[in-house]
Amino acid sequence: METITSYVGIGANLGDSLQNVKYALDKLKTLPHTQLHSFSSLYKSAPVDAQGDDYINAVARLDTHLAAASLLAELQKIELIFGRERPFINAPRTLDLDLLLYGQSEISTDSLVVPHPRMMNRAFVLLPLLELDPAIHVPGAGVASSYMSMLTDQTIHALTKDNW
Ligand code: PH2
Ligand code: MG
Ligand code: MG
Repeated sequence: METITSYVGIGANLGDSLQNVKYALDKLKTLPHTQLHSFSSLYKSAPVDAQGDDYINAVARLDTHLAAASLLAELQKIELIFGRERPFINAPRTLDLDLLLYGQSEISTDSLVVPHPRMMNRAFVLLPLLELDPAIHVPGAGVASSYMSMLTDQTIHALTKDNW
């Protein structure tokens, strides 16, 4: 199968969030038929439409030969390694791995919607994504950079390497 450029949103706000996000990046390196091409800075922000501690977020670019459903299944396996539980919607989580983009595909099944339906409204997704590809185009939405100006009310800080 051809190589698909896909982007994964990483988030954590339960337990040692920073450590969880860093360890998740290590786990993404081990995915079958997939290369971790690059990853963004780590960012800290208050929960959006959710409760709990501040989040640590990042975005990773994966170059994969996996089908979208298989990639999702692999991401969910990693979430489970971190003891991810889903007691209620948007509950604090040890690790959240969201398949944001899968090439230029638009996917809508019971278990997977790509592009991620809320990604254009969330600075904690768009900022790290634009760091990896400032010109990125999101199917059905357009040029991602044009959405940032609408998200100025969402405060978000990039962590410097000394804070890692
Ligand atoms: N994830 C959510 C809900 N709210 N807020 C921030 N700052 N970061 C997240 O990753 C996040 C959120 C649901 O997945
Ligand atoms: Mg999420
Ligand atoms: Mg999720």
